[in-house]
Amino acid sequence: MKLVMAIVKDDDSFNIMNALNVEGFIVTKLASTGGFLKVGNTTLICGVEDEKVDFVIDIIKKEGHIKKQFANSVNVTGSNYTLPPIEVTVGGATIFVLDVDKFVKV
Ligand code: 2BA
Repeated sequence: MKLVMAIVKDDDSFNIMNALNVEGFIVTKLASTGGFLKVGNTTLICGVEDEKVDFVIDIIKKEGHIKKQFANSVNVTGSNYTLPPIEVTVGGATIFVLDVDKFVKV
C-alpha cells in the first residue's frame, strides 16, 4: 500500500476530492500553507493499493489547473532595497508517494 500526498491549490481541492471519491478512493483534506508564497494550499492524503497509484495521480493531474502568478521576492540581503515581484507557476499538484508499513482501522 502507498500513501499519496498531494499539495494542490485550494480552488482545485473540491473537484479533485470529488473525482477521487467517485472512483471509490477515500481522501483526507488538510489545510496547509506554502513556505514560499505564504498562502494557503491544500494537502490531500489518500491511501491506495500500489497498482492504483498511477490512476490516482492521473485524476489529480486532470483536475489540477496550472496558472502563473506574481509573488513578492524575499530580500535576504539585509539591504533596504525592495525587490521586484517574480512570476511563479502555481497549481497542478506536487505529489509525494510514500510506502505504508502498516494500515489498520480499529
Ligand atoms: P509554495 O512554497 O508557496 O510555492 C509556490 C510556488 O512558488 C511553487 O509552486 C514554485 O513555482 C514557486 N517557488 C517555490 N519556492 C521557490 C523558490 N525558492 N524560488 C522561486 N520560486 C519558488 P510548486 O512547486 O507547484 O509548489 C506548490 C506548493 O507545493 C508549495 O507552495 C509548497 O507548499 C509545496 N511544495 C512544493 N515542493 C515541495 C517540496 N519539495 N517539499 C514540500 N512541499 C513542497
